[in-house]
Amino acid sequence: MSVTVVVGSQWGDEGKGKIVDYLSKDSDAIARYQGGDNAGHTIVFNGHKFSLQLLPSGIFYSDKLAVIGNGVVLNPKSLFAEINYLNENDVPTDNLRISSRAQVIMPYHILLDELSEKQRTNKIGTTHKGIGPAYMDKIARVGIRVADLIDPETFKRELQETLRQKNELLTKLYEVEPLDFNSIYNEYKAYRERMKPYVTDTSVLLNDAIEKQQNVLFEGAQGIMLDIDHGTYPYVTSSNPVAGGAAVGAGLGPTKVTDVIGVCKAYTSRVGEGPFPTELLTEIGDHIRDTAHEYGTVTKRPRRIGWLDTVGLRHAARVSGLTALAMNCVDVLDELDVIKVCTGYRLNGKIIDYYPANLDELDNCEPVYQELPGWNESTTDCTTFDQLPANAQNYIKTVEALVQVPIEWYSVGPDREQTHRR
Ligand code: 2SA
Ligand code: MG
Repeated sequence: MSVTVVVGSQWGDEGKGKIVDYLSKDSDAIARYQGGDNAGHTIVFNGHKFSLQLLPSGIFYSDKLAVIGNGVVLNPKSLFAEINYLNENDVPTDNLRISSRAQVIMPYHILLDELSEKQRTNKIGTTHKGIGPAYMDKIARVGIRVADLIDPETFKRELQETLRQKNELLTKLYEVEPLDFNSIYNEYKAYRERMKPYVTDTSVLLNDAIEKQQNVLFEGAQGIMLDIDHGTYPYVTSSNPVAGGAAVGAGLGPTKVTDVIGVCKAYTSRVGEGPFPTELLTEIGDHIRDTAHEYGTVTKRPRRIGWLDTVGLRHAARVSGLTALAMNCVDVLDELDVIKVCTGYRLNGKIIDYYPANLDELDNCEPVYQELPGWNESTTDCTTFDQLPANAQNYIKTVEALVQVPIEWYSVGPDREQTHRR
């Protein structure tokens, strides 16, 4: 029996999907616990490449539960677009379960995401999916939950009340046209009927599965450095990707979690604004971006690239209690002569080993690097750790020694067959 949380241990896009895919085969339930359709994962199923933003990857296994937990902000339009897309491609979705406590993303959240970004001086570079505004409403206790949406009277009452406030904001502060109650109401009324069969208390389902000694897998979205509490605030997302988020966002006790796997790449990438101490604004950065096709799957933005940062990984290990690491994209470094790993930061002449909360301090941090020899040969066909070139093995061993967490998985290419357990 295992209850495993897979988390991104950098700024998202670490390739969590590969590890989730690998572990899904042995899981009975796969659940998402935070974020919404700002996530993105690509899964190959029956020879077809599927791109999902909201649904858990467990959806492809009809005999396993695929759960959207209470901690998720759910955009019904995206939900049904994904369900239609899967059904049209012969993937049934009857195994989907949606928490009655999940928050619903409304059209005003998406509009406000865009408008508030425009107005800020310190732009976050959000995905414009309405994620932040939806979580704001949740915390302000004016959010509409799935349970509220599927009850006609409650939905009408809550929408009337909330829309009145939002229209005030839209017209007075942002000076744009108000939104029309009837058009939102009618659009969401259609979602209501379609959503009902999937809705349940998913916390009960997941705890029952654990009780029955089944394997449960939690699929984190984004990454620890984008966590609202533990990331590079304010350049973060509005949820808790850290492992503890799974307990809150799926409704189980933290004592139930048995394993936490942190996924990283052999280097670092980041989309959107915010601090990035090991960022590479050089040809090596361009080489990595081109080799690895580092462009966002949601927004297509080119990703910023940098060396692997073990200060960040130790931070991730600490705040999420990582029991193992999975290192993706080892092959992306195949052609480099020298590879650098950040081992610490120099701040005002002192070496520090923590991630400063103060962004000015973080800006002044100068990464301290350990230089390692590259391996200059292809790793893509290596199927065991022993087959990796000695310098690639050395790189992996050096990182795990620096982070003090075993690297149990590594990948040498995008295909399912290129992810290996050590
Ligand atoms: P938002 O829209 O409010 O969540 O944006 C806030 C910041 O968070 C960043 N962000 C992301 N960065 C990387 N990956 C993300 N999602 C997918 C993932 C990406 C994908 O989980 O792997 O595969 O396309 C993600 N979501 C949000 C965003 O750039 C802002 O900096
Ligand atoms: Mg991704």
